[in-house]
Amino acid sequence: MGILNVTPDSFSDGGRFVEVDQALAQTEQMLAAGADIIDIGGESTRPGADAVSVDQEIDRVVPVIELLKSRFDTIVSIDTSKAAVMRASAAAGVGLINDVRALREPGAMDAAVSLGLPVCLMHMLGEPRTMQTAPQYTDVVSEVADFLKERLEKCRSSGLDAGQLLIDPGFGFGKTLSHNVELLRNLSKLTDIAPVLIGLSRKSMIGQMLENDQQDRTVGSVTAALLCVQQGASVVRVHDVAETAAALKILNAVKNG
Ligand code: 9MG
Repeated sequence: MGILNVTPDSFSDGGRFVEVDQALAQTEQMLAAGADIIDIGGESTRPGADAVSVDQEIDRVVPVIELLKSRFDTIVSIDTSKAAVMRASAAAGVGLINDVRALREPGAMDAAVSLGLPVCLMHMLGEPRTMQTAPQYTDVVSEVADFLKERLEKCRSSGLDAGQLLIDPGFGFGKTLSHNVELLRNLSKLTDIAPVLIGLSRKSMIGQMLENDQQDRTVGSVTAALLCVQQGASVVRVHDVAETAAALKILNAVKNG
């Protein structure tokens, strides 16, 4: 899964034409490098990020989804927690809902049920603006697993098809470095529950593990993605698609003899 942010700070110039050109160029590059899904987000989920309104988010993502669906034969996913954005994105052609709040926002579960699209349910402790302020767990792996099991059950009882659901531990979302490392080391406990999507790409945990926040994070991100796939992760959300695809080719070649 390749990442395409359409927040204003994601483009080198705020102008609409530059945004469209860059979105097309980035998508073309990611697809050529082997991405199967392009994840589009109109609201930053970085620590400290401010919320945006429903209308703003729809205005940012829907034209890009329509454009990508008209130009490329690919699955587009929408990174949102808002019911109205899910509905507008589905009408524009998305094939997956990527919700960092696991369908807990008002109306989100109903929207997902009525749209019938696959959903990725992510674990997050707190909210993006404050989530990195001293997050605490007694046992991060079992607490994240229990949360995801509870959300899977809620989805199933609300009418979502179990075969359409992915789970995600939410690396960096309300977690310290040691929580993230613990989750990475024990990812196979989650892949036993349901298909897992992971996102570690270029996150600060990678910079922290490299013990140098200024260093390029590509190699660290690719290595972490590989460790996740080795433990059974099904989908990796990455910026460096070509590098990750090359590493996964080696892994598959070794696995398949
Ligand atoms: C939107 N977004 C940012 N990081 C993410 C992650 O780790 N997982 C998912 N599912 N979405 C993410």
